[in-house]
Amino acid sequence: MHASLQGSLFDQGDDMRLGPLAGVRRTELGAGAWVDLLPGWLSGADALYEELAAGVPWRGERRRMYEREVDVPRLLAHYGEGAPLPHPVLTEARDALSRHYAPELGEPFVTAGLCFYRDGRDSVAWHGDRNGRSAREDTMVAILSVGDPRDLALRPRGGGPAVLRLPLGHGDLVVMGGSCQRTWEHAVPKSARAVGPRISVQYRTRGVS
Ligand SMILES: O=C(O)CCC(=O)C(=O)O
Repeated sequence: MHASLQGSLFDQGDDMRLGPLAGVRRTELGAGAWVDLLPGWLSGADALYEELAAGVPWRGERRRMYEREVDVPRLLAHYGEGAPLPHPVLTEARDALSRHYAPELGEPFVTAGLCFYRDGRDSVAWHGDRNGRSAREDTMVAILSVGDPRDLALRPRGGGPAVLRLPLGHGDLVVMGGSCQRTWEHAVPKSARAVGPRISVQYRTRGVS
């Protein structure tokens, strides 16, 4: 049932490889929040997309909205601490992120949440990852994106339009850090354009979701 990338849409060849994290560029958002961006961190990402789309046990969720139960508009999978990840490069990515951010973060990334946006109608609404320790403490959420580009929109907590839109493309890395989950909100808005599928892999620390 998974959506396939069409042909060599992203034309990256077969050599799947993570680049050095030394190239990340930080944007300070204010209020102690920041985002780090590294476009094209993973090269050769076509095969990863295909394997995750076909091999991950994706599940749809329902949630209550007003008086009705509605489908959550994206598919999800979660890998808790110690659970083997569905592709070795995802383990390599998690460990590289843990090493790179250790001096600032002081703890490793241990969980991975995967989201599958099948087309432009799939989305996630404004929110912060504020369940658990991130409600009170600074943390980092690192996201590896594969598939068609989608915007990660950011705004200060409390409403209003997006202040920043990061177009996350095939193999791109974004890390939201500092107070970002408490003081800012993020979303992947629906897109009216014809967009293809995207998979997002979010790494988090213990006790954060
Ligand atoms: O799709 C993304 O990259 C963001 C996902 C997200 O914000 C979440 O699942 O909390």
